[in-house]
Amino acid sequence: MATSNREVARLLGEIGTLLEIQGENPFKIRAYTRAAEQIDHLAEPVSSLSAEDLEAIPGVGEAIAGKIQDILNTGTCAELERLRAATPPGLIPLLALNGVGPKTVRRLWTELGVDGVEALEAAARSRRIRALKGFGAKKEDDILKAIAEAKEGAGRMNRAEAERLAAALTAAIPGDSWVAGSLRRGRSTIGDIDIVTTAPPRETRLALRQIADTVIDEGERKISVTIGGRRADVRFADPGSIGAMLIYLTGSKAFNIRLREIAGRKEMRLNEYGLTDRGSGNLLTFPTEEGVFSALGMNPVPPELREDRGEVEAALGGGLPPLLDETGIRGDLHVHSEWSDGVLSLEDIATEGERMGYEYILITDHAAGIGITHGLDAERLEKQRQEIRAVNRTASCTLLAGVEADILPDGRLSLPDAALEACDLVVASVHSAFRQDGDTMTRRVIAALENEHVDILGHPTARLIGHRPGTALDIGRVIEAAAATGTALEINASPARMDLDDIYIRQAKERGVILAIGTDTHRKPEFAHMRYGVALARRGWCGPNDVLNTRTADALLERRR
Ligand code: DGT
Ligand code: CA
Ligand code: CA
Ligand code: ZN
Repeated sequence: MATSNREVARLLGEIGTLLEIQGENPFKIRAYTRAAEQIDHLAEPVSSLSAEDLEAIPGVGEAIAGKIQDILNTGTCAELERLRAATPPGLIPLLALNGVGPKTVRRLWTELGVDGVEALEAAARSRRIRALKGFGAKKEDDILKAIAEAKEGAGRMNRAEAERLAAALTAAIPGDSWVAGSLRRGRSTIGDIDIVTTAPPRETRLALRQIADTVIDEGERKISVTIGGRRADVRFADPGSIGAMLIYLTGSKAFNIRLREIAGRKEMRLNEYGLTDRGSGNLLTFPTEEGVFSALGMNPVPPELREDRGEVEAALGGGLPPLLDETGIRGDLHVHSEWSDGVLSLEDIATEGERMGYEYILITDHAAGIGITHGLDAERLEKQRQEIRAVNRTASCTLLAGVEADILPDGRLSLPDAALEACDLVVASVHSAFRQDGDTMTRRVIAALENEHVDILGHPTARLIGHRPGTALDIGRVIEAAAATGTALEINASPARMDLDDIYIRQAKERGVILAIGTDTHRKPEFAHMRYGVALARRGWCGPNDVLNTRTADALLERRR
């Protein structure tokens, strides 16, 4: 299989990063990071380019072109291997810490001998970092905070991985089972998988031992295993009392604690088996969650809201908000075709849209990018628009002719205004220079929001779950700017992104900002990620009116005008 553009870009970027940690020539470093950005945005496979085409890419000279050839042929190159051998491997994970870049890593390494996260934490705790010239106590605190954040996020799965493992488990269990825990609540990342089953315990333990990597713990009431390197807890329950068990294991912990308080006020005790009357000692059991909620005098709380963020009071007062659901979604607002880095033709996309029952799909291929030779420029966008109109003559799902423009490091966009204006809708996103300081990044993004042709800010924090923290963007200021300019903020539903996340969605919604759910689909199965975006919107307390996806195509075009 040919090496993908993304993989080539990743390795070139790694060379740039390692050069920087090694303190080599800034021009050479810049050449590699620039070449990586360009390759990442190429509209065609880099493996299909001739040596001449390669060298015509800005930033790619003869030397880098040779290394790209080596990477395509062997998966690596001599320069990369030399740099990897010269750099302690523990330094690379430091780059994933918020606010820590290659320059900082170099100084920590050369001046303090830091060679990994543990050494860094020890250096910070013994106050050696603040002693470095230009670092100070604040930087030291920030580093400790970033380490704590990283530890908390470490080892968490994205939703796609968690769903895949949960499906393998429920398929193996010889009876009915239900997913609980954070996976059921729709969180963007999942620590471990929780399942409740009414299948017979003995057979279930046998079946799970067959498919598990290891058994962590097993007993009368539960079995905990690892599968695919991840933990899963399976709890046994009787059909007659599964209501309380599902509530308990769905959580969140904070929500459970609140429910116990409410039970206490009614002279009852709530646990995973049911409600016990304190006076008589009688245990009331419930075959459904609704039964438990009703006995507590509450409206049933949708799993996505169970975080103790005001939903308990609302459910007691009968005032839960109306929530968006998948049936209200009329279309997907972020899809890539083979015109940029996707694999689907426009016709394929229209067919998939029909299958999903959509009225429309917004085509958002990458725009030309940073002076790149092979991207979608104004001319190719116009050609694509003509093909879109042709597909629309026969398809029942309308393709809207959009674009995903880059927000360049200085806040300008990668397409001229006239080309943006010609689009049906414009998504603008950050795809480079992710490590800008907070103020620079915030101004950069706000500059894009202030462009009257930009309708949606794509994946606002640009995080990649488990790989790259969000940018240092000040979300509060961005939300204010989105409100002032009427720009929508994206809920990117790709399990690798989940960006914006729930708390920010809620802040935006409360400020009157509209959200736009997009799957960022590049391949057919990814259309189904819409459900992750809907779950995130629900976790942000969004109703049908808070997202663009519930509007008709005409309403979207009208809004743009
Ligand atoms: P995760 O796995 O970190 O993504 O998050 P959860 O919410 O799935 O947490 P997990 O797997 O530790 O526990 C599953 C549920 O069990 C949790 O949502 C609520 C319940 N639970 C766990 N520990 C406690 C506890 O100490 N007290 C109460 N009331 N409930 C708990
Ligand atoms: Ca869990
Ligand atoms: Ca668990
Ligand atoms: Zn993007």
